[in-house]
This record gives sequence, structure tokens and C-alpha cells, in this order.
Amino acid sequence: MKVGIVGFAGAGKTTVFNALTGLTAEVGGYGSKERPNLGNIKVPDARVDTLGDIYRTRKRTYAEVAFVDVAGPAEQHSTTGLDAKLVTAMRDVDALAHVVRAFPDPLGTRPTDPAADIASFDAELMLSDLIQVENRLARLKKDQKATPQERALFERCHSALDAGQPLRSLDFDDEERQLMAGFRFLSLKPQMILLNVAEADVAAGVPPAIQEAARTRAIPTFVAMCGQTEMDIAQLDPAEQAEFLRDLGLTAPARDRFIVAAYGLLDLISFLTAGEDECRAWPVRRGTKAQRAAGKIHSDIERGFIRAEVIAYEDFISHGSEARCKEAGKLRLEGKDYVVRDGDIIHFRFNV
Ligand SMILES: Nc1nc2c(ncn2[C@@H]2O[C@H](COP(=O)(O)OP(=O)(O)OP(=O)(O)O)[C@@H](O)[C@H]2O)c(=O)[nH]1
Ligand SMILES: [Mg+2]
Repeated sequence: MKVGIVGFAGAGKTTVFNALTGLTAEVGGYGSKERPNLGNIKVPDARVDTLGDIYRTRKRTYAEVAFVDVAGPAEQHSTTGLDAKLVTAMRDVDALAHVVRAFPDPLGTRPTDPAADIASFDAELMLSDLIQVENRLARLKKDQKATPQERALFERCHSALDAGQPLRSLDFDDEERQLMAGFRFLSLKPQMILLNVAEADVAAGVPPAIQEAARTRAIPTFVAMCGQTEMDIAQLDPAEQAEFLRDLGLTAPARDRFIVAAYGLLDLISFLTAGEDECRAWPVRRGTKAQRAAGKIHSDIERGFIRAEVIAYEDFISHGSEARCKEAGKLRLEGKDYVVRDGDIIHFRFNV
């Protein structure tokens, strides 16, 4: 999963990036930084650890979240639209984590208005999409092969964007999504709000008025964190981290809360593979069928899919081994249309 850490200059994106990744990228550039910051985190998964212990393997592979943090535009409404480099970086991600400043401006020059920032950053995304939709419509008018459905789809996108509605607030069927896929519209991407609050406000979470501002823009996922403090905490060893978090009234670091929110936002689950050579978690979208899930491991396994041998993680733990699960009838043979569940330990049979 690739997540773009986006938002206005000085909202604390790089601070949040450091807090989430434990890296130490330079903060305080106020939009001047040329190159994006890149970082990866592993998604902690106790099931992978337990399976690794049972199979006595040190090779444990966790799901990963890749972050890209790009300098943002100034808070004031731009007249020129978003920087092309920023747009390119945002198109390339699976989800946008919009860092919104709720702490007083260190420069002392800008008002603190998170709800307004949520709306105006979205306006920038929508403007970028609107230009693309208009270009597409112009081309579709001339194109003899264009279908009425395709024209209607882009007309519908146009009216929504024109009325200030992000594309993520509309319903599209699979065929429509296919027609739009190549555009990678920014206001269609799953978005979450990372409200960057002052340390004193972190235990209170996201205020209802801001939740409401996000929801009205079809952004149902939000996390409050104090970027500055979490960045400092991320540099400590784990025992010290827990103590500092407790003092703040928190049970988990922002990284963990972020991961839970991001998995929810993208509707991800993990299936597992286990053996002496490696124990591993594989994130897939909920509803993914077995054959498609196999393709996460290797395209050959998807192509030559025969069947999936599935044991639920809980069954594996209560019976202790694959052999005993088999005896107890807990190893299921599933076909290509089986819908994979969170925690399924799967062995794919394939033939190429
Ligand atoms: N008080 C306070 N200051 C913060 C917090 N997060 C960031 N800052 C400060 O705000 C300033 C901007 O932070 P950055 O992380 O550089 O902001 P950015 O969003 O990456 O900005 P650009 O990359 O320039 O777009 C820095 O001086 C940070 O120290 C916070 O949670 N609380
Ligand atoms: Mg930055």
C-alpha cells in the first residue's frame, strides 16, 4: 500500500512522516523542498510472529506501507492550481493521508482553521480533476467510437466537480471505474484526515465539528495526532515510548492508529502463508477471490491456479499443526471463487 502524505505547506507533513516512519527528514521547509521524502513501515502482525515461532523460521515478512511526503502548496487559495510534480506524486498513491494543521501557526501569520483547510485542499484536488474531465469530454465529442455511456459518465463527473462534489462521493459501477482508471483522479482516491493537533489536545481526538467537515466531503476516516510529540517519541526505544504515550493518555503510537485507520479506509485484510522457509502476511482488499489473491504472490500461481488449501488462523493455533488440522477436518479445499478471509493460512496448488 502506498500512501501520499499531503496537505498545505507547514501543516506538519514531514513531521508526521517522521513520526510514522521513525526517520529524521528535515522539517520546516515551508514548501521549499524539491525532492519528496520516501519511507516504508512494516505492519506489525502478531500472527506472523506466532507462525514464525511454530515453524521455527526467522524469515517473517510483514505487510508494508510505503509513504511519500511531498512539500505542499501555501494555505491560501492558489490561482495557478497544484504544482505538476505534486499532482504526479499524488496520482501514484493508493490513498491520501491529508495532514491538517490544528496547532497554532509557529510563524504566527496564519489562522488555524482545520475545517476550512479540509475543504480548500479538496478544492485543489477537484480543480485538477475538473481540468482532466474537461479535456476528456472535448476529446469524446470528436471521437466517433466513444459510447454514450462513456460520455454520460464524464458528464456526470463534470457536473459533480463543477458543483464542488469530490468524485469519491459518487457511486460508480465496475465498468465505469474501468473507464476512469487511467485518469487516477485525485478526488476519487480514498482520503483520510490526519489532524495534527497541539500536544494538550491529542487525548480529546478529532473534534465533532471537524469530523462533520470531513464526512460532508465523503471522508469518513480521521486520526488525531500531535506530529511533533510523536516524532520525538518515535526516536525512543519501545519501553520508553510506551511510558511517554501513557503520559499523553494514549495506548498506541500514531503509527499503529494510522495503520488501523488506513486498513479500514482501503478495506484491507491479510491472508497468511506459513512454512519453514517463510511466514508472511499478504494484504488484499476484502472480497478478493482466491485466484486473484494467489496473484499477489506470483502471476504464475494465479495463471496456473488449481485450488487453495485453507486453514483459519484460529484453527491452526488451537490444533497446533497443519497435520492435526487435516485430521480434524479443518483444512479446506477451496476453488478460484472462494472469498479470502482475514487470517486465512493458504497454500496454493498451481500448475504452469
Ligand atoms: N507545535 C507544533 N508544531 C508542529 C507540529 N507539527 C509540525 N510542527 C511545526 O510546523 C512546522 C512545519 O512542519 P513540517 O513538518 O515541515 O511541515 P510540512 O507540512 O512538511 O511543510 P512543507 O513540506 O513545507 O509543505 C515546523 O516548524 C514543525 O516543527 C505539531 O504537532 N505541533
Ligand atoms: Mg515537508
